[in-house]
Amino acid sequence: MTPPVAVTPYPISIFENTKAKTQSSEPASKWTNFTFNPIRESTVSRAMTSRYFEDLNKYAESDVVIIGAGSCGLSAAYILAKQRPDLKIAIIEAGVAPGGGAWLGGQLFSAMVMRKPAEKFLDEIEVPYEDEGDYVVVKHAALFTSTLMSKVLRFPNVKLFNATTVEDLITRKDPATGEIRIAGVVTNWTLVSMHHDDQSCMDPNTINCPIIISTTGHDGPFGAFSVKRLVSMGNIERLGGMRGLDMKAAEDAIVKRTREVVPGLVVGGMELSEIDGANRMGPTFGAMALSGVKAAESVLEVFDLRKKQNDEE
Ligand code: AHZ
Repeated sequence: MTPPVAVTPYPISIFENTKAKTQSSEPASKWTNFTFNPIRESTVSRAMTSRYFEDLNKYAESDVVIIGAGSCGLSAAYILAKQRPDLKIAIIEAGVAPGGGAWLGGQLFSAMVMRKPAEKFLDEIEVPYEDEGDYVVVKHAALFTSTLMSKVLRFPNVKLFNATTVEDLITRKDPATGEIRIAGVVTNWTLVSMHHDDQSCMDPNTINCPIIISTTGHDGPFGAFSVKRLVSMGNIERLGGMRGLDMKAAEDAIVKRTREVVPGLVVGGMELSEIDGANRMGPTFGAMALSGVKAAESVLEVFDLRKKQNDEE
């Protein structure tokens, strides 16, 4: 027999302050004399702008920049922020709403499928799932994404700049070898980035950092941004181009090949499929979480070297 479900009495009392008095014949309720604490509009404005501009100032020199807050970028941010609380991590997300394509499963369905062993990441972030043997199912993709995002945003060493687009990369040429190293990102408000064709003189802002993780996905208005830019600046000859759907081949390939593609730039998630000519996997998300884990590890492997190069400039 199903055990009885405990029912919380309505209304749920979150305020102890129930000293309501009323002149009318209506019975007093705790809402009768309810009022918020006072505020002036400029106080609200300053509460927001002072913090935002303080963050812009603080993160103008970051330790790691993550481009794209989809399932891969957020997973990378979680691992990095947890393992290295000493690192300043800026996440730049073009959309107003972070999360990329991870708010739904395939074809706009709710459930999110992850093949094992990606359930270990779900255990780590405490997202419940149904175990189906070789794979697990989270009842709603939004449960995964909102839980992961809430954990990432709580880390004191992480700042999310959303509605902000990376529209170029900062580069440095090694005088001895001629090799190009990626040394930061060029940013702009996304709405400005979208209007470079019809407005002039809208120069960008910059963030310097020794290493970047690019996880811009494969589609959308700015998809595969960093790897496309590597081609146009001649760092790599051409893109492999994403191949057709093959879940089994695609997920292993994306995780295994997540790496530092050129000095200072680690690429993960579906952006990798564009550079490597890997298959797509469609609506299964284990590779995105584990590519994020591997991207974080790839950063930590080279961080000291890249930081030294960055500091020597
Ligand atoms: O808004 C983009 C999205 O949130 C953001 N982004 C893209 N270009 C950017 C730029 N500056 C700042 N230039 C940018 N942000 O990057 C995020 C990418 O998220 P995503 O969910 O598209 O990519 P992902 O690689 O994390 O996950 C891919 C999910 C897919 S697609 C797919 C298939 O079609 O086969 N399968 C999976 C699992």
